[in-house]
Amino acid sequence: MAVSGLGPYDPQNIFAKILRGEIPCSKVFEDSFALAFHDIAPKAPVHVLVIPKGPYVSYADFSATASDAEIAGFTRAVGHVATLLGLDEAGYRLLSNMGAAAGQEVPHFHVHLFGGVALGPMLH
Ligand code: DGP
Repeated sequence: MAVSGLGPYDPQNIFAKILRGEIPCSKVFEDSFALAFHDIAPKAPVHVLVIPKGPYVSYADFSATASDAEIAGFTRAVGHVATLLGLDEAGYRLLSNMGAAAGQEVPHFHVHLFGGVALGPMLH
């Protein structure tokens, strides 16, 4: 699915390489649906990226074309990562940049999880 100028899924994008183990990451969690790892340039004391294992370009692509099992598995993984990081009580922010208008840089769908600080009204 081509959306917002991102084009079709590029298997050479950086997160695809991380999923294949071709480049390292600081892993927080992995299951059959998702991989979570620390952002290389954190914008908060906790800044983790959660990505689905399937080849989805963006939120629009994932939400429209992933199976119900993938969507459920990924969504639960995001919540599990927040719990693992001890953020449930203090709270956290989820964000996904979708396409050119949002400045999405990596064309593999990902959710940013921010926490560990009192977050302002906007971030990222
Ligand atoms: P976005 O603008 O939503 O596409 O954010 C992409 C994020 O990915 C950005 O916060 C920096 C992060 N990032 C880019 N390259 C790497 C990498 O090689 N490793 C890790 N851990 N994070 C990366």
